[in-house]
Amino acid sequence: MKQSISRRDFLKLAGGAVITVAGASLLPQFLRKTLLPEQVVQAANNYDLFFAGTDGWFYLPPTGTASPYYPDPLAELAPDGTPFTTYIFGFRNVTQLNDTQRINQKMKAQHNAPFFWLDQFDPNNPKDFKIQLTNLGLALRPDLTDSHTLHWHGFRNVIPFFDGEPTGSLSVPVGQFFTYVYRPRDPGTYMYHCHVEDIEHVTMGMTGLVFVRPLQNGNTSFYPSGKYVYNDGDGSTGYDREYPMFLSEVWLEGHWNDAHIQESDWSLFKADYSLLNGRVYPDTLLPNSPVDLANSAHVLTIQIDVNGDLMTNPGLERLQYQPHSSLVTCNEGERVLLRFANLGFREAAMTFAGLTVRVVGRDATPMKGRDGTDTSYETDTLLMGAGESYDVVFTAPAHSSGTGPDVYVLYNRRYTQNDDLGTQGQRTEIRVYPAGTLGPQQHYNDAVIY
Ligand SMILES: [Cu+2]
Repeated sequence: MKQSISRRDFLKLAGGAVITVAGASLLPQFLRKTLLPEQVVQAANNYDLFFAGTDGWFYLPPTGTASPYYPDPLAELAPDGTPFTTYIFGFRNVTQLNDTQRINQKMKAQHNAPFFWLDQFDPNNPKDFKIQLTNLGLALRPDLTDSHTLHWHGFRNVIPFFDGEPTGSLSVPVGQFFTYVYRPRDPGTYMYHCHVEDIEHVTMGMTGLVFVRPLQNGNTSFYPSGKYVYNDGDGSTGYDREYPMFLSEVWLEGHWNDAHIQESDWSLFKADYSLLNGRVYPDTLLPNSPVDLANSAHVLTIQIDVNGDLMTNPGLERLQYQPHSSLVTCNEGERVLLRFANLGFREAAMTFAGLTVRVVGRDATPMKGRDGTDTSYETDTLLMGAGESYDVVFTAPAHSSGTGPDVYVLYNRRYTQNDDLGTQGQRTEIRVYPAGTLGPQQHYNDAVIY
């Protein structure tokens, strides 16, 4: 494609306030208010990630409290006999799938949505980040012809076009495709979710995390790993290992109603389950589904079978559509980053039993005042409102327990989110090993289990 002006020149011209699409020739077109058809067509096969929205089933454990909405008998009829319990909506990463495999993923949503990451926009090497989204439709509810969108909560979009809020931007109808273009200028931890009927679509499972990695990454002069949460200039946000901690909730009646063609009054939302990374303790301690590292450039890609469906660990078929572990493992002395976000409706009090952590970022903003004042703080209990994200770093204490790891419990101390006396809910473990036990982390959430 011949360009009569470089993109950098173009940005100067436009005051930096324009998002470009797919490297298309821009100068004559940029005065227009709409995307030209050829630009849309070019963007269609030029993306970093490709996600699909659909419905499906997943697994929640029984609780001490009987519910008429659990388990859903429709789920028990899942063709392969896997004892799923609950209807969901969700996103799937279909970047590696061919057309047939992708279409096969209708009714195979996952909970939470894939966690993905991208690099901060570099003015010296300008590159936008593009995610194509398609809508496979809802297999169990063909009457519900809802569109889907990608909305990055708290992301500073220059224009609303790619915001994903459906009354102010585009949404993706069933069978259609749209490529979102992002120019991420602010590193940190964001939530993303579908913004169509958002109480319903979010709590049904269409939500996850996105991390923007800082330009400072790769510079080992501040911290030996060269990995940072922010462009701190001093290594204060450097870390060796990284784990997302995504808090969400399930109200069984809402899920049942969607499965059984009933309307929900979502103002009656009352969570039955509190989830960490899409699972309920003790499933939070179980490993990730098998990872396809070669295809994990921007997202933790789960291995697929010949039909494009998610692979599972042997014996953990019930967690097929909940691929994310919450287990944290590290060597003593290492710095560990936990990226917390809460898209439940209730405040959380995530407590580190026996550990002190430092809050270095909040809502994708470093804990620094305008004059550079350090506003980070230490705590053993992270209080998080709904819709908030926090970046938390701790240094693993010296290993002291002889054989096996030292175990520190990380749990929500609000009893309503850690039901049945702490035997379920938002709870996981931090396991600290002697120095040199674990090799370097291959990807976020890479918890090696010995
Ligand atoms: Cu949606």
